[in-house]
Amino acid sequence: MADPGLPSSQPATSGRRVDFCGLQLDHPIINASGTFDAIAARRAFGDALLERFPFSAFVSKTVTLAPRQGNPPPRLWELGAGMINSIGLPNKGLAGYLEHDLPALAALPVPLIVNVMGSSAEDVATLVRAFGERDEVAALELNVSCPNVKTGLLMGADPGEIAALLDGVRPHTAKPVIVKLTPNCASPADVAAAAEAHGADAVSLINTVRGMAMHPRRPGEPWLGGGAGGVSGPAVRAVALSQVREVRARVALPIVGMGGVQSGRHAQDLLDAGADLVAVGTETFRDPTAGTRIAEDLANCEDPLSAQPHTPARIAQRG
Ligand code: RRO
Repeated sequence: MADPGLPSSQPATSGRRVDFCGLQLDHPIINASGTFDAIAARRAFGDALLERFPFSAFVSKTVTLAPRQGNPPPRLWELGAGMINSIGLPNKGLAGYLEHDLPALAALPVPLIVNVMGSSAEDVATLVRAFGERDEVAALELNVSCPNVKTGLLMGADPGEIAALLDGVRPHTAKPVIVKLTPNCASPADVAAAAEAHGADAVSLINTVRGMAMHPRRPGEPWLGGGAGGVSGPAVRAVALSQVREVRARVALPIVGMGGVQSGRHAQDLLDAGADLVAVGTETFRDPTAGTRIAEDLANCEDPLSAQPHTPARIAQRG
């Protein structure tokens, strides 16, 4: 019997199929890396998850060469319009991922995009080579934008570093390579242009915006164990829209847009700003089926006048 936590019908998303870097996707809604644990969800929902998977492709949590414990707790702080995380990339490392996670994720009914991060171009090249030769992996996402590990962010903030990274990585795989950009730099569009010039197949943005919360009872001390963290959720939606638009003006590459998406309308806005796919992240913490809901909602957004009115201008337009 279907789990009541999952919607009982197939997503009504016909007509929104997308070709993304050669991957044929049922609709434009995927997950943001690290925000949906498909292995835990499979344990919770059983095969119902596979029958009605909420995303048209699955992006893994970031994998590094060696295992990592992640940052000390607390790792989350709730905001009025989202949250701040300082998770710090806990993961089993390449060998552990290949042995334990890859077989489970390969059973998902959608293409698998593996997100990787290294503290040097050589580390990233090793990860890309290892995943590039696995049939279970459809594409790679390079995380050069984690706000919670110094080396990751430094790489992604500088066009020259991105150029050098891609020069080292590109020869190691023919699979699509997506570069995940940081909003925490002078010009994400300059970084995107460098990625395009040096062989990236797509870019994704935005990763979280650097932020912090003070400890409520210890004046002067940060709440998060890692000190600062990354802000996500509705608080960053306007930042995502403006950065996607700026990047679209500079590059012809496919773009995965993300940041605070909670509805089909929000997804359509990112598509209108220049994205080809939309990733949902923080919203899936409140609602694990958000991907399906947003994809269905989006299918009803095709005619802007039939979409939910959300601005005075739209309301006026509808008469
Ligand atoms: O694990 C994290 O702390 C983390 C990562 Br890898 C990332 O890319 N973005 C984020 O907000 N947190």
